[in-house]
Amino acid sequence: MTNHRMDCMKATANPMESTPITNYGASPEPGEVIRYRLEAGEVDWEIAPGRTVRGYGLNGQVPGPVLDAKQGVPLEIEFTNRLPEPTVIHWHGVRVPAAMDGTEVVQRLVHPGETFTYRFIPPDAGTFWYHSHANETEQMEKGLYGALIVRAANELTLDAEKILVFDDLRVDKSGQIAKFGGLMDRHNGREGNVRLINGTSEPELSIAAGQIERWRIVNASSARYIRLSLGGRPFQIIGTDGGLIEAPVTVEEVLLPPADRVEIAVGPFENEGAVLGIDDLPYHRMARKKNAERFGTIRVTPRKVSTALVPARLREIEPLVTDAATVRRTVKLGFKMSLRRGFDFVVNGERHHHDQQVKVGELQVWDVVNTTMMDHPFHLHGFFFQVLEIDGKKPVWRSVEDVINVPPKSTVRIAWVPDDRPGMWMYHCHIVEHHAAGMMAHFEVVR
Ligand SMILES: [Cu+2]
Repeated sequence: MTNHRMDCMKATANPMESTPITNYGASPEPGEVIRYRLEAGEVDWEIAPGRTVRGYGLNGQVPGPVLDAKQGVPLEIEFTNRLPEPTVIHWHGVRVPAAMDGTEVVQRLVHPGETFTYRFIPPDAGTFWYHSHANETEQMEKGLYGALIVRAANELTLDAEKILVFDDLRVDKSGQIAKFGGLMDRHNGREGNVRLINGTSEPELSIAAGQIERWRIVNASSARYIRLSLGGRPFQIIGTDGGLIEAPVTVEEVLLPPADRVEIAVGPFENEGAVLGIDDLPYHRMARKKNAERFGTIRVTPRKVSTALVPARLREIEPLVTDAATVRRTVKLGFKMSLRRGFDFVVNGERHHHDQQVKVGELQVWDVVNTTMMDHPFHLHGFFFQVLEIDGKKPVWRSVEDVINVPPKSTVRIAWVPDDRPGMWMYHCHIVEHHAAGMMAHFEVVR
């Protein structure tokens, strides 16, 4: 994949206005700053040869450019809005200062013609993404998202790297993006009939026989759960939302709820010329049961020498909780009938809930309880958590996450520690229609 770095140069760092972030992973060269310019605007988005929809792009493309950043090096993104409506950009998964989180709570919306510069120092290496956090059910469907890679100084490199941003788009009979489907879409979330990788319908990717590649994967769909399979072949999970996991795990499929990321080591494949499916296997998400659907294919090209080595040990993650955890908070994801709106999605019985404060440095153990009959991907802004239990069972591997699926009638126990970034934050369901319908909460981090 190509990186479209618009404007990257070294310059004298401006003093960061915001609270400094601790735990830099790498020491930047003095004064180094990575700069990008992003401009949102309407685009003719070619989803397949000769098939174009009117969408929203960044720098004229969907997804927006891949932003390539370095752990611990200041990143500056000058964002200009040329859309016909206000927007704001959220840096999904990055531990930014509260003022840089890109929500209406922490900044004024960026109106048409206006520019806002985001400045932060990405403290963690990993695969992140950025997307609109205003009128999301429309703006994200139209394509206002892109990937953000943060590289460590000693980044794991395999034979090659790809970034794959998955999305689905509902196209109507006229060939354009379909109008929002009212109460049904509000209830189920909008799923599409066109499956895209990096903005293209069912593309063919290639990998040389004998080689092992590092694939960084983002699910940018509004509501689709992707049960990813690569032609049934085994691959290794090496990372999740917050970077590498402790040791590679070999699987034949992985479930990616909306907004989730996974990093995998793909290959080696032996049969030159073979074509494998990049498929989304059937997944039963409440009423909607879908069949296996194709996102793309992989063609195995002529053999090349491999120098890739996936280490047996990738990282050490210190557990936040070692013995019995005292649960500090219960977050109930719920559904409620409403006379005015038909129904709402709620947190602790309330739309757009205002939750209690949390204190910097104080261990948070939360039970996220799904009281409904459908899956909800829980997303915490600005902080990573560790998953302690899903319905009383420990996860197979330890990882740091900002999105976790909460299955129907289930409880996910998470642990996290707010580091010193006070301000207003939020958590919400990342089915964007549910977020809009109220399944979200604000809370403050205080010193
Ligand atoms: Cu939901």
